[in-house]
Amino acid sequence: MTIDQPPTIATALVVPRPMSVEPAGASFEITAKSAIVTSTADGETARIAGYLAALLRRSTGFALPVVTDDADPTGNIVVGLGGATTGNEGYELNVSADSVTLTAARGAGLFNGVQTLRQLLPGRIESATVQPAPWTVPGCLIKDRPRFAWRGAMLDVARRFFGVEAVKRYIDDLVPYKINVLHLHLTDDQGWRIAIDKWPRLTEVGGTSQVGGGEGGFYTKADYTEIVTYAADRYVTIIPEIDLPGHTTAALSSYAELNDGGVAATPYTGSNVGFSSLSVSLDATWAFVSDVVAEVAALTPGPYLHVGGDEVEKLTLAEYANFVERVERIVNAAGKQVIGWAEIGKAQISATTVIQYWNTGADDEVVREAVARGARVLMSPASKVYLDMKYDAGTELGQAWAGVIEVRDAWDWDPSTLVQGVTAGQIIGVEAPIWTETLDTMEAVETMAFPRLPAIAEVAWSATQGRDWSDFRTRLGAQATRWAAMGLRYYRSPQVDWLD
Ligand code: TNX
Repeated sequence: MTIDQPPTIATALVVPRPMSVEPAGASFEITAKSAIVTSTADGETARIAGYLAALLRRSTGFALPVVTDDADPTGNIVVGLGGATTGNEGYELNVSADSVTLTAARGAGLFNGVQTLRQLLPGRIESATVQPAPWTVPGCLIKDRPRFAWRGAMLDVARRFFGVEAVKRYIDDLVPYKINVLHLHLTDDQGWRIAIDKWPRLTEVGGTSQVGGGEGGFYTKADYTEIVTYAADRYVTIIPEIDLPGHTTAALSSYAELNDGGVAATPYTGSNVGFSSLSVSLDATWAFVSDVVAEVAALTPGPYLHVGGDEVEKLTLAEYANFVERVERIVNAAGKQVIGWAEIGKAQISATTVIQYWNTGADDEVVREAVARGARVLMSPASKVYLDMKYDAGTELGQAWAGVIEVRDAWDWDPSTLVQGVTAGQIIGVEAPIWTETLDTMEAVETMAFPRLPAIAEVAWSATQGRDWSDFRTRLGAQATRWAAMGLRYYRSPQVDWLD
C-alpha cells in the first residue's frame, strides 16, 4: 500500500509518519461555507469537533459551525466514532474533493486524526490571526495507529520553576506530534513544586529556591489540577514525579525532623546530584512519604505515580532496595502503579511497576534483570532523547554528559534493539526528558526540544518498516512555516532543509 510509494504532498507533511498514506486525486478546500459535522451534539465527539473548529477558526476566519449529521457532507468535515479496527488511538482520515471524513474507534483516535488533518493544511493554519485562503487539504486516505502507547515528554520544573501558562504552552507544543504523556519532575534538591496540605513548609520553604538562586515557585493544588485538566482535554496524561529517596534537599531543608541529626539541611541551588537522601530509619520519613503519596495520588487521575529513585549515593544497596519496595507498597495502596528511574530495578519491584531506562549503557544490566522478572520498560536513553543535551559542540545552552544529540541522532534508533535482551513486547514506550539546570526560559526549553521532540515522537509512533532519513528530514523541514505561525522557537539544524 503505502510506505514504499514515492513521497506525495500528504506524506511529505505529516510527522510522525502515519502507518499508511494513499494519495487520492483531487484535494479538498475548506471554505467559508464549510461545517464540521458530527453525529451527536454532545459528548466526546462533539468536544473534539469543537476543538477542531476552534483551531481552524482562528486563522481561516470562517464560522465553521459544528452541526449534527443530517447535514449533507459535501464541502464539510465529518468527524465520527465508529470503525472498530483503529484500536485505542488509531484513526482513518479520508480526504476527497467532496469532503473530509475522520473516523476512529475512540476519542483519542479522533484527536490524533485532528492533529494529522492540521498538518495537512498549510503552516499558516497555526496563526492566531486571520490569514489568506485557500485552505487546501491534499486528497488522501490515511490509516494510522501508534507503535507504542506511551509517547512522553518530561519537563523538569524542579530545577527551574515553570508556571501553569508555560506548562500549558508546552502541552500545546507537544500535541501536534501525538505525544500523549507529560511527566512533571516536581521535586528535586533545588525545589519542591507541589503543595502538600499536611506538610506546608515543603512549598513555603522548599518552593522558594531553584538552580542559580532564582525565586522558584510552586503549584497550588488548584494550579496542578488546572494542568491535569488542560492536558486531559488534549488526551495527554500527567505523570507526577516525587523523586525519592535522593534528590530531596528541598524537603530536607523544609523540615528538620526529616534529617537524621534533627537539623534542617541548607537549601541547595547548585547542579550536583547524588548527595542527598531521606533517612530510611526515621518514622518521620514514612509519615512524610505516605502523606505526600496520598495527596499527589488523590490529585492525579492518571494510573501512575513516578517515585524517582535515581542517583542515590548515600544508602547501602539493601537500604535502597528496602526503601523502594516500601514506597511501592505505599503507592500501590494509594491506587497507583509505580514508575521509577532504572535504579529501582535493584529492588524486587512488582510486575505492575514500570522502570525508566535513562543512563545509556550503564542501565542495561539492571533493566535486563528487571524485565526478566516481568517489569515493563519506558525508554529514555540519555544519549538519544535527553533534550537538555547540546545539538553540537557549538550549542550555547545544555549539557553534554550523555553526548551531543543532533536531530538525526534523536531520530535514528529503535527502542526494541537498543538494549540487548529488552524487546518490543516489554517496552511500553518512549519518553524525552528535558532537564532545566541550564534552561531558565520557555524559549530555551522550546529551542532544545524542537526539532528533536518531533523526531522522537516519530520513533515512538511510527513503524520501523520504511523508515527513511531523507523522507523524515523533508517532512520535518515542512514544519518550519507551522512553527513560525505558532511562534514556537526551534533550533535551525543544518541537517534539515527548512521550508520557509
Ligand atoms: C541525570 S536522568 C539526572 C538528572 C539531571 C540530568 C541532567 C536522571 C534520572 N538523573 O538529575 O538533571 O542527568 O542531564
